[in-house]
Amino acid sequence: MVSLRRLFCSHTLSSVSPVIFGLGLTAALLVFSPAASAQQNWQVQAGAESHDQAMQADAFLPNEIWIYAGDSITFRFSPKNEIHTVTLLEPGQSRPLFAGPPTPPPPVGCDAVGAEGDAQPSGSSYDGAGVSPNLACVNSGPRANGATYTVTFSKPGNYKLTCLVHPDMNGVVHVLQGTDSSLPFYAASLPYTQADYDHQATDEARDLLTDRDTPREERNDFPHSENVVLMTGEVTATAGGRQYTSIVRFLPGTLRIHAGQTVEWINTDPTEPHTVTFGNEPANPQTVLTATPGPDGTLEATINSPNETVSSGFLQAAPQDRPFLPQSAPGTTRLRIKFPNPGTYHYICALHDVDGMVGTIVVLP
Ligand SMILES: [Cu+2]
Repeated sequence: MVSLRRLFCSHTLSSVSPVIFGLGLTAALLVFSPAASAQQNWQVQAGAESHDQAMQADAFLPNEIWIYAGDSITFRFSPKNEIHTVTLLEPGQSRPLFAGPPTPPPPVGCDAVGAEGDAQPSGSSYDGAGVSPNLACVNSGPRANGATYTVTFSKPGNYKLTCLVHPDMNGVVHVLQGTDSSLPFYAASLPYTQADYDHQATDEARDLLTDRDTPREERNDFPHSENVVLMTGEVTATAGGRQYTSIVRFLPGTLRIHAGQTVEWINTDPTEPHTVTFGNEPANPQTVLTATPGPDGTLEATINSPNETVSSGFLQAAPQDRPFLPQSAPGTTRLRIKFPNPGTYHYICALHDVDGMVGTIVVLP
């Protein structure tokens, strides 16, 4: 709760323009007068996190918003290190693969025709018209640490919003028009105010970040006799799309075993990938190094000394089934490593070490 309050206090403070303070009350009244509301700027958060960065809310907060054509939305990327993108694809455009930080190539959000490229500057306009090559797609590229990105919605329509880094982080922007009741998308007024959205954002973030599935409870789902390290998270959803909590920690962070024993890493997170990486970090975090799949698909390896390299690639659940899409294979979500020799073995998640996701196996004689 403390961390949440801090989070939203800082959000509230930073979302109040210093210009208003600088120009005083007169300017503030002008800003909120009806005449000035013709083209409104709305505020949406992209991601939220606990103070220690362990709990990540991978979500647009809120993830459904109604605005008028000509309005803009400023997305604020709250998490310190966890990156997100604000991406509005062309209608019908296939979702591109995200290569994953910190590896090039960068995420390709819009089709690479002419100057359309990967990312557009803040302030770009989205009209959803699909007229290539001019900004039928808008992509912020990865951002974090309080950065902002503004999109102006020039044309009425109902548009899907997504984060290219996190497939289960998405939303909807309804762009209406209030000028001509004989034309489509007419609405005399908008259903919610910025204060309503702030309330929704706070509540959705609280639901995600203070999830009752504590690490201890999750660990109780597995037999105590096993040397298990868990990674976990949960997907929730609204009508606007999916949102999820990811706990970016190894549970437990330090595990003590005896020489000759085997540790099993299990990623129970329904969407977020993690790696278990000992020794040299591969250039591409998806690369599997010196581990091979066992009979049930679980990766298996042996580490004889603390300077040896093993990397799991992405331990990740497979995308779940949807009509008319090809059936996917089950994901690789487990890794077993045998430690024949005593020593202290440090490892990282190549994706989330920046958030503090690191671990240690102490192998006693
Ligand atoms: Cu991770």
